[in-house]
Amino acid sequence: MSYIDEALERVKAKNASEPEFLQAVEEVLESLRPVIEANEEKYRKEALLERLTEPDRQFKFRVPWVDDNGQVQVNTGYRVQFNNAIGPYKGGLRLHPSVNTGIIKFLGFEQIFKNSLTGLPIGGGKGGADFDPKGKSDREVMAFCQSFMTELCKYIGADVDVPAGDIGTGAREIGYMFGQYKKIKSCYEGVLTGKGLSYGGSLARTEATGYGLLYITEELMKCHGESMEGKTVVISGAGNVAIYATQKAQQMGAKVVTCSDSTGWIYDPNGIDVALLKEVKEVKRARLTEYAAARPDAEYHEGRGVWSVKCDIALPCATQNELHLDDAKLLVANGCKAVCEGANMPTTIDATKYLQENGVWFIGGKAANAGGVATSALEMSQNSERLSWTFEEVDSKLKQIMVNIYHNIDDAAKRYGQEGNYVMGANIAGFEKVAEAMIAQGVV
Ligand code: NDP
Ligand code: 2IT
Repeated sequence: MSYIDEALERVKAKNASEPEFLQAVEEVLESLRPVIEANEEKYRKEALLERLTEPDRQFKFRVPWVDDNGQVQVNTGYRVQFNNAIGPYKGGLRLHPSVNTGIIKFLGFEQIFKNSLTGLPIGGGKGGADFDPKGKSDREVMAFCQSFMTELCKYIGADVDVPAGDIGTGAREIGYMFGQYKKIKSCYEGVLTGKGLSYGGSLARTEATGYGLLYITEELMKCHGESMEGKTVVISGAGNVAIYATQKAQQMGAKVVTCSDSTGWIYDPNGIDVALLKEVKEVKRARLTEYAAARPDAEYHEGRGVWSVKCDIALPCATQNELHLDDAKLLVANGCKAVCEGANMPTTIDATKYLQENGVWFIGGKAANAGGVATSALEMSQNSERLSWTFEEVDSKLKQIMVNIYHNIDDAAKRYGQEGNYVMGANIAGFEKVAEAMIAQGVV
């Protein structure tokens, strides 16, 4: 049996109850086949794939906090430190009721390759809790964040592990967590990214994931003789990534006609009103029905459905496994040219294959949404030198990083005779650097 198949079987047997983690591992290992086969004996002897798929360590802990009625609530917190071969562990904290070990492991595993692709010195990690910030008062969110950090602070540090935002964790939550870290450790250091601008945050970090997604999409279009100008774009989600992807797409002259949240979706034929969307989601933390109420021509639909809208470009920006095979078929039938993932693993494996086989240019999240973590690494640099760069400086570095990622993944795919397979290109380019660093550092 080939080394890849052996390793895959072992991972499946060991992690049978973690479907998202298995999905992420399978996608990566399958696409690494040509690289592993070329170094079969060396990698087998090194147990490289076993080491890569087993986290360095993982923490799971109780998070007790008191709600506004005086009732004690208990959540489960997680931090998975997956791989620090090329830099300190780096990755977001997800606060969502669906969080469990398998979800955090899939995100942490993908983060290894994504962070490597940025070209910056950051390893892979992820964390979070099954806490739902929706409907909670600011005081309740603060109580949760403080309790969460009371435990998490034992395992992180500016040169050890640097968490950031993800679903449910935005500027408010990062602020409360940073305050608690500082209080307990008596140490003012860049231990989190995505901080507020008044206490060490970086300009353009808020916008970075969405903007970066559009910079790589624009480069993809340009390299195929196309531009963003006049294109119709469908976007899912209505959070941090979706909002700033919509804004940048519009600045590039495209028309974004959809957004969605966990209960429904909007079709706005005149183009999404970003200021209104920000007001509804960032300020009021309300449902999309409020958006529709303020825009007479916009339609609100319950459930899922953005992929049924005719478009040139589709950008999934909500959550994992939100674009299924049936959706891929609709996109192809409607003439969609490109799909680039703003979210982590939003497209199922069969949907990805269908899109690729039907000529859709597909860039997976490890490359397409790397702008967020790349700008987090730029925030770490600014914190280390105790300086703040201008918006323009950070934004131009972000753009250059995204353009470089596009060309690196394109070149890696071509090197293995798979031109246009950006999924394979991203996995190979991300893997090569990490594998070299792991082998150089010995069996640790
Ligand atoms: P937010 O919490 O800001 O927004 C998430 C959006 O997705 C919301 O509109 C939310 O709807 C929707 N959503 C969340 N879970 C589900 C679900 N189970 N079903 C349907 N809709 C859902 O998160 P972000 O925008 O930061 O993150 C979005 C995606 O991008 C995630 O996959 C994240 O891992 C990824 N990502 C984020 C980065 C960042 O810098 N923030 C960087 C790279 C990737 P509702 O409002 O109803 O909750
Ligand atoms: O998935 C991701 O890359 C993030 N949520 C951002 C991580 C970070 O450390 O900025």
